Amino acid sequence: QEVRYYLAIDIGASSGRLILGHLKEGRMVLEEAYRFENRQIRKNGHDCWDMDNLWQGILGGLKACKALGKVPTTVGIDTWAVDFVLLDKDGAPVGDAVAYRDSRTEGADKLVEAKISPAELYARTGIQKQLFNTIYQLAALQKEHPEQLEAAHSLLMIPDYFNYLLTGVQKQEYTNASSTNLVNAAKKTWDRELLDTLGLPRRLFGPLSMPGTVVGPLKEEIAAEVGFQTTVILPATHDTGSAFLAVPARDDRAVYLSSGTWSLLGVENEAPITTEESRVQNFTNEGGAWYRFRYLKNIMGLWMIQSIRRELNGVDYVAGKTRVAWTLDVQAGEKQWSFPDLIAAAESAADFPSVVNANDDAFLAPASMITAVQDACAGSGQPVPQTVGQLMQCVYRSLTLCYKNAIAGLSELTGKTYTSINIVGGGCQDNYLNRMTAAVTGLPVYAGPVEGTAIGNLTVQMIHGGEFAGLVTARQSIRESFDIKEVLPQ
Ligand code: ADP
Ligand code: LRH
Repeated sequence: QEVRYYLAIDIGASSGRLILGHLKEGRMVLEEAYRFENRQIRKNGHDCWDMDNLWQGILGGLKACKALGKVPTTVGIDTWAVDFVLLDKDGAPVGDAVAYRDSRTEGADKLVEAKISPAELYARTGIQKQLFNTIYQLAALQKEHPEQLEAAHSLLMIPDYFNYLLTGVQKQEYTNASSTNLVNAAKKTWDRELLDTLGLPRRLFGPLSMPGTVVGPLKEEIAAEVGFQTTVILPATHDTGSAFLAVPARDDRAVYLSSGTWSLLGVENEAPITTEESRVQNFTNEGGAWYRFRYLKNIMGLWMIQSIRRELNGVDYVAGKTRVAWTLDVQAGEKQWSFPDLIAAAESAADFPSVVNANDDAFLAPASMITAVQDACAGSGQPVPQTVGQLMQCVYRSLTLCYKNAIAGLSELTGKTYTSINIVGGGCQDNYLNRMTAAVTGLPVYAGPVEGTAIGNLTVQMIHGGEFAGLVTARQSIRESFDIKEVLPQ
């Protein structure tokens, strides 16, 4: 019997990967067809995504599948959330794909609050306040470039936009739409009253499509270029939505942690929790496939480590920001640090005690992450990291403390006791982080699979393709298909 391949195109803030999946005797088998770096570029005074580079990555990956002789039956794209492209009446982009860490949203929350209170906004949408949410990006655009909104006829989130480039079909997918802060949590569609209150043109917001929906076949010229025809379908196009689908939890007492550029820590719920306590603790209710809600907290995550690494290696990590001089026991570019090098450095400074509030806005897009961490230590009267090891130790302690606090908050808000943590994503390869997470939270950690997001993406495609009856059997297969590492608290 001929093998049926499916392709997940999973693009995170730090890298994109095209992962082929198929089933062999009921088990999911993965193969990485292609990988490329993702980075921000400076354009028209803003930090933007390098959309041409991403598009070339997608095409390059499709060609790689052809070269491998593994033509996928269907293809699905997921990316990070909240960012979007506006299209004019002819379907051409209006303005740039500004990246969510760009400073245009500074003060945009005040513009929104002048129109709707934070309490009402949360009660309607259930989405945590993050200054980079689409709602605030659009408020910034209303102020800076109202002409762009006037010219726009549709708004496509990043995956929706690439689906459009591939197929010529414009669809707005539900899970990623929920990250805009403009979808009504109860009604599960755009909150039209909210759009009116904010003065956002209704024409930008069409019907929402659920994961599992067919977008369409490749455009003829794309099929000719990559060498095959296939069908694009919608996974949970928000990467975290795909990641949570793939979590091999043992029971309903497990906390999920999607560990990549962000650490997304939470659980799945049948219904949104939009109480005032939940808002104050800034837990979010993101829409998921089959209308499961991801109740979670964003924690600054491995972005801190990525940023420190880039600086140590002498690479500017945010385009357009002036490089800041910092003082540590090494010079910028003196050696090239890998993630394992940084882990070893942290371990060598195991007793360095300082912790910072990793979720402070100071770490969202600082000109220098190294000095941002040092300044936070100095500002709180703690020892200031002087070596790479001390700096890394401080980051590890700070992140894991956030994990612990988030789990405590989750317990309080859901009234449940949690007994284990499942970690998926690139970060679950970091055994030091896994060990410290287990030690600090006092809970056993189950690490893996690494490519959780791609697996979640493939899962929806495979269910659509009739390989699994539904999510329960798909998750059973995921549990049996991948090695999960158990890390017990000491
Ligand atoms: P995203 O999807 O947000 O781009 P990933 O899920 O790919 O992020 O995770 C990237 C992170 O994984 C890196 O920032 C790094 O901290 C961690 N990581 C990747 N490879 C390793 C490794 N070999 N050892 C330890 N950590 C790693
Ligand atoms: C993770 C993620 C997260 C969002 C952020 C913008 O990649 O999608 O769920 O909050 O990026």
